[in-house]
Amino acid sequence: MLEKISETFTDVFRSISGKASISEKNVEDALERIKIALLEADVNVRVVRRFINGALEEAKGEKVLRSVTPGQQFVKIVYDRMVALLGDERQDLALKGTDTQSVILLLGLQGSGKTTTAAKLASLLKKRGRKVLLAACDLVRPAAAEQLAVLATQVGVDISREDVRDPVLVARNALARARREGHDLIIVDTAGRLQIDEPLMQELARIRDALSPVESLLVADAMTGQSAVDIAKAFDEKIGVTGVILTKFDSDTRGGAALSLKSITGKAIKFIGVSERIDGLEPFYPDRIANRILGMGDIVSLVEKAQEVYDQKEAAELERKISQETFTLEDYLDQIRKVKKMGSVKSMLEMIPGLAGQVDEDRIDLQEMKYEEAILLSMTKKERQNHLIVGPSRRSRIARGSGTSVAEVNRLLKKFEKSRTMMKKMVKNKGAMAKMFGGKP
Ligand SMILES: Nc1nc2c(ncn2[C@@H]2O[C@H](COP(=O)(O)OP(=O)(O)OP(=O)(O)O)[C@@H](O)[C@H]2O)c(=O)[nH]1
Ligand SMILES: [Mg+2]
Repeated sequence: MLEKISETFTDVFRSISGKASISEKNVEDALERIKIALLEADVNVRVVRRFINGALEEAKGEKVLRSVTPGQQFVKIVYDRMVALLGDERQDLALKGTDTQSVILLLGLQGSGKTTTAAKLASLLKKRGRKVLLAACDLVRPAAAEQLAVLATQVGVDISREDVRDPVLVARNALARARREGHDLIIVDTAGRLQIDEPLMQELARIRDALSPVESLLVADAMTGQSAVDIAKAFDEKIGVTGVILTKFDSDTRGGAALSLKSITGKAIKFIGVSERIDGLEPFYPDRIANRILGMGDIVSLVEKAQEVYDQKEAAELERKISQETFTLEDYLDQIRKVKKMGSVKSMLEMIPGLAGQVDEDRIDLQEMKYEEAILLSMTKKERQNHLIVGPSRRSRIARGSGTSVAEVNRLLKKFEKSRTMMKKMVKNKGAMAKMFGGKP
């Protein structure tokens, strides 16, 4: 998602930051290209106009054009405005303490991802130490409660479901149960409709009144484009929306909805759904998404994600090895095992600068990693520590031992050398970016 805009930004920035001095005309041309890219990405027209006019005014000022680094000043202006557009600060959930019950109500049209998101949120908040109860208040679709129940088991949280007709009753009973059994968080899955309609709104209003949620989150499908904005407005008027979760952010839609939502509705995007998996929910950080859109990659997210698996010391050690080219197959094996633990390889790789949109999903399947792991395990430690000694006869022994072919062993070795180069670039890049933004990210 957002790859197209990202391409334009990268291109514009490259051409403008290469110039020793820039003119008003350069600024105008650059912003004209950005304007077209934003409009093509389906960003709301009013939002685009405000963005471009603001940037134009600021960038044409003396301070920018006469500065020593006009190109970088310009990039900074656009970056800051993009962060502001996306909502400035990260807005987290406003939950109460664990000594009482907080209720999160999920709202949204049919198929927007409410049920999936309920489970993802449960998983994420369980990790933050919450005792979660899921409430199955979608009684419209016959299989809805069952879907939620399956997910609840997967996450390992409790679920309240009842064979009744009134979702408000389920909601009330869930709250009573939570008080009894000590759940401090109730996540309520509700029914969706194809269109926003009155009965749906009334039902939601009654559930809201019964539970007084601390968060009423609109679950909106990023693929719906501009209408996501209208949907947000409608739900806000009737129910009162406290934030948005934008699902299917991993799809290859143009992304304009994400860029317009905050600015038009005033509702912060709190999370984004990035895969169908239970762990496919990420906090929404305006500055990181801005980095990603502007083609700078999302180094911070990447580092943070990796930190769940690595500890600091390990990471520093890895960085040293990569930059000094002492990274061996032994380390590679270690990486494969960690990536497997981290889950989605694609979502991780997409965050690396310059790789957004270039990751060929088919080429990084977990199946291949399994083969690679087998090949690596068929090598001796000495071979893993120095891949240069792995000549033809060793290769055929390794292929036999791992149940693969010599061609596959060759491919792995080639790939290893290539990724060594890539990772080295990545580590270097990080420093360059930090400099560009005065230590940020
Ligand atoms: N790729 C991707 N798929 C998602 C994401 N979130 C949800 N989905 C998929 O979208 C489809 C609909 O999700 P549900 O959670 O059933 O949607 P819902 O809003 O509960 O639907 P109804 O209950 O019918 O109103 C499912 O196939 C999900 O796997 C996401 O972030 N990324
Ligand atoms: Mg559902």
